[in-house]
Amino acid sequence: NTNTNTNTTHVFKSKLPDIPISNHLPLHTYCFQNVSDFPDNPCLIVGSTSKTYSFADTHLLCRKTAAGLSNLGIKQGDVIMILLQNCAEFVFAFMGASMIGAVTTTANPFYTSSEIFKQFKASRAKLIITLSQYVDKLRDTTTTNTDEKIPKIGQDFTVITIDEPPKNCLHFTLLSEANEKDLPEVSIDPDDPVALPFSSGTTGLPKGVVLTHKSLMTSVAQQVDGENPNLYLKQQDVVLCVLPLFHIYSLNSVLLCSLRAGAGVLLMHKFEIGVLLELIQQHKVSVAAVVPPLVLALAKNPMVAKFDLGSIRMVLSGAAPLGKELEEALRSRVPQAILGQGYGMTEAGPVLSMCLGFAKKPYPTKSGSCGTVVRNAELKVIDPETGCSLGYNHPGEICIRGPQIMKGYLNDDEATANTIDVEGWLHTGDIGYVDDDDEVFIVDRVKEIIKFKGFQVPPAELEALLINHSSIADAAVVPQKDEVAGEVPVAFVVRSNGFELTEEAVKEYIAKQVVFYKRVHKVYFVHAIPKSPSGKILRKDLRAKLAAPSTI
Ligand code: 4UV
Repeated sequence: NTNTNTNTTHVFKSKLPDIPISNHLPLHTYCFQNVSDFPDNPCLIVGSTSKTYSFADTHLLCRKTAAGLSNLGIKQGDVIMILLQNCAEFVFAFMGASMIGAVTTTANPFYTSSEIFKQFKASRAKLIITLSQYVDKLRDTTTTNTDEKIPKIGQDFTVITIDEPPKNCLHFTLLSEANEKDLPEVSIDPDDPVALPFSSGTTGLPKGVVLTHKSLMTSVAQQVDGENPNLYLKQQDVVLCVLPLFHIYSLNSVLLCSLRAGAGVLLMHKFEIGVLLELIQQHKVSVAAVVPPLVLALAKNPMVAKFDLGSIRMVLSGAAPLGKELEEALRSRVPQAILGQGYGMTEAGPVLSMCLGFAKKPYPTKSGSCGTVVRNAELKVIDPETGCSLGYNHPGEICIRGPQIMKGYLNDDEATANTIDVEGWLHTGDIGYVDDDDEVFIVDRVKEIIKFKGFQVPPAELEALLINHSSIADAAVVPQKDEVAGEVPVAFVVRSNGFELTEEAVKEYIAKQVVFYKRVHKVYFVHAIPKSPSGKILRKDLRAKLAAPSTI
């Protein structure tokens, strides 16, 4: 292999020159830095009501919310949990927390009680902001271990609802109507955490990903700053925010990037194709951030033909692989738009690469590519066996280095050390290559994670639940290809001796304990789970079995 040289590292860089990034600024200061240039422009547009908050309104409401959080006793370094679909209050709470040096952990409101409490406890959150309909899950104690002291609303933690508050909960206006003059002076270090999303990374259970002011600020700058921004957002743009803000993709590349660039954000609290098309037409959405299943809907749903999508100038797909055929099918629906991908990973801050077709002075790009490494960062591809750096066109594990990557996993030095090496390279667990035009192509994954419509499904989490079942001796969960979801989790299960256990019973047992996208789609009963001498599940073997069903 002529391109492999153990002594030199082949570092891939952006085609765009590095730019000065003032990454000592707190995230909120940076995002709102240009607000005085466009105070009256629409910043947040609530899809369901068309209520619009200007940049000045938004900035003020974030400061008020910050003051309100502080009045409730939230201090610098404290963690709050946002358990909400997309809405304006999400933005006020996230940016408000940042302003007092607090940290936000975001979670899916569809999580079950036990999923919420796991994250709540691991993050040591002091307060939860949610909707009244989810509060019962915060009281539900049936799924938590009875030996443990169950935290009580109003005593052990505060619950704030953005609608009518149930018993012992407070209303969001307590925050958003606080006096912004009560906002305390805080001095924020660039290495202080600001966001704590959860991700299972390359292996194991979900872990808190410590993203600092420096990481997120740098990531946004890598996308939208400079003479020739990689992701060129204009003040006149209306950016579609239908992907959940509790996931880092939407939070970073939609919300934070739009705030910085002065573009309007159209908030949709859930995906519904008819409503989506209506809103695109009504608000003249110009930039759409999507995931492959949404591309599928836009490309294939017959309703699309009835709407005018002529305002769309850019479609960014990310979080899961986008097939070439699908990309071409979408092209026929929005022929005027530039289509391209971003490649992100929560731990990477999150964006590793972005389509250069989105740049102010765009470059030609190829279908199927995940873009080019962002500026002010280094990417390398290594042989997964030897760790040797590989050159152009050689697939290997993608690694990324730069000020945008996470500080580490929360309270987990071992997992951190297994992901970020001593030279500062973050190992993604993705297999890909860089072609002669510096475009990144992802071809496989060596990590465990399953991606259902771009959502993470950690096999280890499902395996732990399965093994907890009294009639299950051993289990392994792997991805199976699925046309709509990309991948779905399927389980290999070894029954305990003498127990009758049906596929339905296993599916139901899991479904009760997890959010919908982690449900097991198929159960294969086997006599043993293939393992390496060290006890690691041989996932490759199981994936191979799925590819050749007669072998199961
Ligand atoms: O940790 P995570 O759930 O993170 C994401 C983040 C996606 C983003 C973020 C910002 C963007 O601007 C953007 O365009 C996309 O998904 O999952 C990380 C893993 O998802 C797979 C890959 O295995 C990552 O390690 N993945 C993410 N993007 C792509 C992808 C892609 N474009 N193509 C293939 N796989």
